[in-house]
Amino acid sequence: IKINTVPTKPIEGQKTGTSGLRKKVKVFMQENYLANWIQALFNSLSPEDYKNGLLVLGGDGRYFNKEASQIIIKIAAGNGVGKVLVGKEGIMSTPAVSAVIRKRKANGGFIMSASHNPGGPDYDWGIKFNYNSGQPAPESITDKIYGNTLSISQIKIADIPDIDLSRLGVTKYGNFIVEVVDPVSDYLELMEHVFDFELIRSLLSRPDFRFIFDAMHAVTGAYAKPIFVDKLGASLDSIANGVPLEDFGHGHPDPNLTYAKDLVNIMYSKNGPDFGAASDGDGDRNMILGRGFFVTPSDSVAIIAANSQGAIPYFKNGPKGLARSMPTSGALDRVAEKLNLPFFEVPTGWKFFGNLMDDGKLSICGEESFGTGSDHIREKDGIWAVLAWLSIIAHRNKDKKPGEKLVSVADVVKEHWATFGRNFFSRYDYEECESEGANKMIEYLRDSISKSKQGDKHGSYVLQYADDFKYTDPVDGSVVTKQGVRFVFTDGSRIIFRLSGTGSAGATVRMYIEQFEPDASKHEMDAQTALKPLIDLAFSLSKLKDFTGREQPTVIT
Ligand code: VG1
Ligand code: CO
Repeated sequence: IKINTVPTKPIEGQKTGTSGLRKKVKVFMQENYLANWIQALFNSLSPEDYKNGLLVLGGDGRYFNKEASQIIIKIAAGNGVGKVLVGKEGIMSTPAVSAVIRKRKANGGFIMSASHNPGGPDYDWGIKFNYNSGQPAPESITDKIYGNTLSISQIKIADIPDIDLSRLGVTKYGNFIVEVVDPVSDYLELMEHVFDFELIRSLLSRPDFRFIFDAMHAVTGAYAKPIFVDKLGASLDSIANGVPLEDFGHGHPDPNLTYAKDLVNIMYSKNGPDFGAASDGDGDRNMILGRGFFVTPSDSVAIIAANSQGAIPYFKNGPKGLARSMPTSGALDRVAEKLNLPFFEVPTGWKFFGNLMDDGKLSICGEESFGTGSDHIREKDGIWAVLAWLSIIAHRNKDKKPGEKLVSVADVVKEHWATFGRNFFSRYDYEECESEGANKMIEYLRDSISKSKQGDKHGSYVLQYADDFKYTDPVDGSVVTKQGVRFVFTDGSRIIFRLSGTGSAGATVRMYIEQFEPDASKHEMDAQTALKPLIDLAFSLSKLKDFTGREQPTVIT
């Protein structure tokens, strides 16, 4: 094939955040913007990582993915990649890309998604590179890519026609091959290996159990029917918003109490379904609801871990270890302690779990941001989390006769609290603040932690320590710093502040609040009420309202 060398100039600002490069679509549509980044990526890899190799390509179906697919395929061919395996119509969820990379022993893959950020001509687009065990590229690589975007001078692009992504099959151009694949089949096969589908089917086909899954017009729309309906016997009308759309039906595909309001209303209505779940733009997040009951993501991962061994065949020998991101509540810590399992606390972002998994130290992990997963792949996995919860509920009810009262989602959570205590948790997001004020607030907090000392009294709270989270990877020894300012008190309560690394405009401030409550008589309290004193303390410690000018958060979870 003929390869054209196109001259280009560096473009500012192509620095990867928590999870890939995310910008407004209009930014990505500028001449060579995406092409520069893709070429800079190839310039950052060693040739044996891609020459004549296999790369996977998929995305969440958002606006610009189709054009982007063609650009990525042609630059891959231009740089000597042997084969690109791409999902039909460019669609493949983030967890499915990770699964396909692993199953097909690919060198890596590209994910075209801005995850839970809205899509469409005026909204967001994103690109992320994953490595050969299916995990997001580490910072050592993403920093190199950024460096190369600042010095790039040419793009190597193959002179081949656009690939027809609507038809399954193989196309060859010289030594270069493109294969368009069904985005569901490899992933589904893996799910059937991890879970007992018969057990889940027995629950979903009960007349006294009603299930609803909201795909939010995002990528899991392509997965929900083949998995929940065709394989597991759920009724067709249990799938809401099940068609992936380029603009997610004008929605904000973020499965939380604010943006998945329709599902929340259904679950809190009189005679609502017994189980509700939703997933985000690229299918890696999940929200789990019972009737009139919300499971916080921090509790969810703890409960999955505590119940995994009996209910999920993949964990029949018990999980190897547990981990959570730093701001995630300590509910999981208590499970690890009780089950006597290795436990790790890593910075925000899934890329930090991969090394621990590759090293056999970690099986189940999660983040407070609606991310839950395991070492079956190297990304968080929304549908996996739903299947894990269905397995737990099915396992608890497998001997229940028709008409007998079933153990509900709320029952499982409340039992867990009674055994382990409850970690009240809440996150306040202040989206798209002025960067200047947000940065100044973080500087102010860094300054105040340097002046804080053990024993400092803040009302009834006594400071244990205050720091800016630093993480040393126990496997490769790499160190990351400045991962979040935290105030930890002697009773285990925590106040944490960090700036988002996934936004595409301004600065998003995240404030995380946690307090442990061993007393079961207080477990039914509303989290906002229980946490009120600590939330007030967080405002006064940070002067958040002064620095950001915001009275109210945009989202509370
Ligand atoms: C957010 C979450 C983080 C998550 C990341 C990617 O990052 O807080 O826990 O891993 O999004 O999720 P940040 O830097 O904005 O706080 V997703 O679903 O975009 O891949
Ligand atoms: Co996502």
